[in-house]
Amino acid sequence: MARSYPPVSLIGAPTDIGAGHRGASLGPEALRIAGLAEALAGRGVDVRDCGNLAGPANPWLPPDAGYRHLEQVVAWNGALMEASLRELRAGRMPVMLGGDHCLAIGSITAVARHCRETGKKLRVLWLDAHADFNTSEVTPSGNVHGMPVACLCGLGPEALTRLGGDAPALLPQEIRQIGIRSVDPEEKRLVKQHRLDIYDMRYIDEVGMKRVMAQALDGVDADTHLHVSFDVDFLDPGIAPGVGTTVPGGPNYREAQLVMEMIADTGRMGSLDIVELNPVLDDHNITAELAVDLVESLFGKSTLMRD
Ligand code: 5AB
Ligand code: MN
Ligand code: MN
Ligand code: MN
Repeated sequence: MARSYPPVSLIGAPTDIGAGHRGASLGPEALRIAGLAEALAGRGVDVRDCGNLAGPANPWLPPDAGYRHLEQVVAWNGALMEASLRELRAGRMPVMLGGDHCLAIGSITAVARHCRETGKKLRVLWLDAHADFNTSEVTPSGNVHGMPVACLCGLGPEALTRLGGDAPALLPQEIRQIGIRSVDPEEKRLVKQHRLDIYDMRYIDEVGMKRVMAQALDGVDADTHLHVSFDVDFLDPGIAPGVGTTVPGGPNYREAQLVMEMIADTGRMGSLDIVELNPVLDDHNITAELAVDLVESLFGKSTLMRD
């Protein structure tokens, strides 16, 4: 049966302020050129492209007290939080076109606030090669794109942990991380201490993606707002070279499709981040085109035409 989706608002966040390589700032345009809006409209979705947010330039400085560009990271996330919340309150689904993954602090803080306002349960699916649970004390780089999950769970500077007023925005029990295969030594200690629910590649190899996704989606019901944070480096670099931090051994094309199709089957996705796409490192925009292909599956396009 064809499913109807809420109207979608594309929000461009053209910055690489939290990343370790320049170029994720070009992500929104690459996704547009790969035909994201047209693909969703072709699936019958009402799509509005809100254009790009504005924010400070990347000064490309070394870390200061464990963070690179904290002031600029706060400015971008504040702008994104406001824009996402506005679309959520208007009954629309914000789709954030990143930009690097530090932006998930803003998008997910907005979703968490909206869930409090509406009484919905929140479930975040974090599709990534990395756990993004570093703090200023343990980060090997100072890059805030390696810290958003920690910030959302209340570990980080007040300007980020209290972006939406209350801290923490998110409880570790509300998030499921899938595809993880690179966690820094001290970060490992933190994810264990905070009991993050991580489906790493070893587990996916042993158990299979279908069962992994069934477990990650267990408990998602009509009262759940599902937020998908899709870091493109989740995918195997063999199919998705256009990212700053490639890690070998990620999900292949079919496994990634299955992830998206099983999310679509829930009918509960209420917001989405597409982050870490780096067109400077891509090959003829193939990674952006693959991201668009997978997002179509998130909106119910099935290769078996079950719709
Ligand atoms: B991404 C690393 N753990 O903190 C760090 O792409 C990489 O948003 C972070 O997942 C990768 O610098 C951040 C080494
Ligand atoms: Mn990430
Ligand atoms: Mn990553
Ligand atoms: Mn990355």
